[in-house]
Amino acid sequence: MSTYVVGDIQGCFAPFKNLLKKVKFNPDKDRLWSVGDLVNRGPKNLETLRWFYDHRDNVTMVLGNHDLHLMACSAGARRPSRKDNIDDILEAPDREKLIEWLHFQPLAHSEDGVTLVHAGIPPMWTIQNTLDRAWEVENAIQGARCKDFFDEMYGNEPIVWDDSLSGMTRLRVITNYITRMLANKSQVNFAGRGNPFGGGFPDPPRLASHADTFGSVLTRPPPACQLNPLSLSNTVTSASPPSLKRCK
Ligand SMILES: [Mn+2]
Repeated sequence: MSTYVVGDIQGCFAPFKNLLKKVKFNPDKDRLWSVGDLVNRGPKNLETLRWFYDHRDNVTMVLGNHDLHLMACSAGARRPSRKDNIDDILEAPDREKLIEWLHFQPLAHSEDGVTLVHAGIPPMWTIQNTLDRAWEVENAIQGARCKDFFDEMYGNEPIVWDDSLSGMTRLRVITNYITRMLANKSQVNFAGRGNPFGGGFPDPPRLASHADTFGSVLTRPPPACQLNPLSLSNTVTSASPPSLKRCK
């Protein structure tokens, strides 16, 4: 049995399938971890999401900002922008089943000393802090009032964490750190390209293994031009999206 980790697929279904073929992914034995952003920008969003749903017993994923945006659009909290191409999902006959499944995916996952998040973990949080705070957001997304969360999710403020934050403001900061953070020491830069809150085309997906004081963190690394608060010990970059890395 092998576990593979894949970066942002963003609807690039054909390259994703080619990678699975290349590593001879066996859904009967192997597991796939995804850092999220399954959809948006690429040509085959519906096929990508259906593949993950169909292989849900073999998949561990965390939510990315584009996945959250899809759910917000589906819940009526947001309208897709002209840069979004998630209409194939929003108009699909099985949309409800697919998006409901997405609602129950976590923002952070930790197993055997490896932690998976989409964008990053601020250096002042422990892994346990991250899992606890991710759960606060997951709880909101899984609840009957999830639209209230999606209504308040968008925005960059505040950018500095404070334990006393509460309500939707707190949930927004947690979401921004875990799913949109580009670089920080005590602050977060959300002004980068490639997210539905900011616009632009995403950077090519890459994978990294962070070895920090808390253990290993797998996340999409920040662009090379930006400082990373956690020392990158093993960065794997791919020429074209998406990329797969054999984890264990
Ligand atoms: Mn993203």
